[in-house]
Amino acid sequence: MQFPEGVRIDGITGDVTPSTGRYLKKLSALRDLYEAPELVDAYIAQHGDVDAYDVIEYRPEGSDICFGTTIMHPGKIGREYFLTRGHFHAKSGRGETYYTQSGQGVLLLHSRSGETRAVEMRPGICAFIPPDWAHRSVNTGTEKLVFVWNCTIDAGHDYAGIATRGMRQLAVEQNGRLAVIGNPKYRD
Ligand code: M6P
Ligand code: ZN
Repeated sequence: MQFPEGVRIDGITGDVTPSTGRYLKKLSALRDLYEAPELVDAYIAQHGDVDAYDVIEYRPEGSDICFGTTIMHPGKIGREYFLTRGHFHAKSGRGETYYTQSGQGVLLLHSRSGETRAVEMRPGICAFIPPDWAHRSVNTGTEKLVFVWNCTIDAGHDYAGIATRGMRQLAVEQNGRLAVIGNPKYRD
């Protein structure tokens, strides 16, 4: 039998108490997602293989839903920023929400039929990610970007398409400010 529970989420650190699992992504694991992977090598040569983001989960046994936090460290690789891998959900018809707690960023999305959108990530904004839209979050600020995600357990992750084709959009710094542009390397 499942029992209700209040889970404490710290909006600054992203800590989830209690949690059921967590993982950490190092920058090196994201190397080939960047338009200039050699700049990741240069970053790592200078700063070491730093933490890019942590994901902490609350996934109760037998539940249909789960939630947790993602804590993204700040950093820049050339004109791009620290980012997540990006994925479609493995199961069609499964959406998600991202509720930003601290920091600032942008959520890049594209649909299976090729429409693109970008949603600002800042405290007070809860992004709605419809089913069948690929999503990648990007930390465009100088502080940690912390957000609470919420989805169904059976949604799953499909990384293959984004890993091989890329996202349709890039978040880049242009003339000192954020610009969301078409990805010149996107493989249709
Ligand atoms: C959010 C959720 C997680 C996801 C994480 C990192 O926290 O959508 O399910 O794992 O972002 O994104 P990705 O898996 O694309 O690296
Ligand atoms: Zn997702």
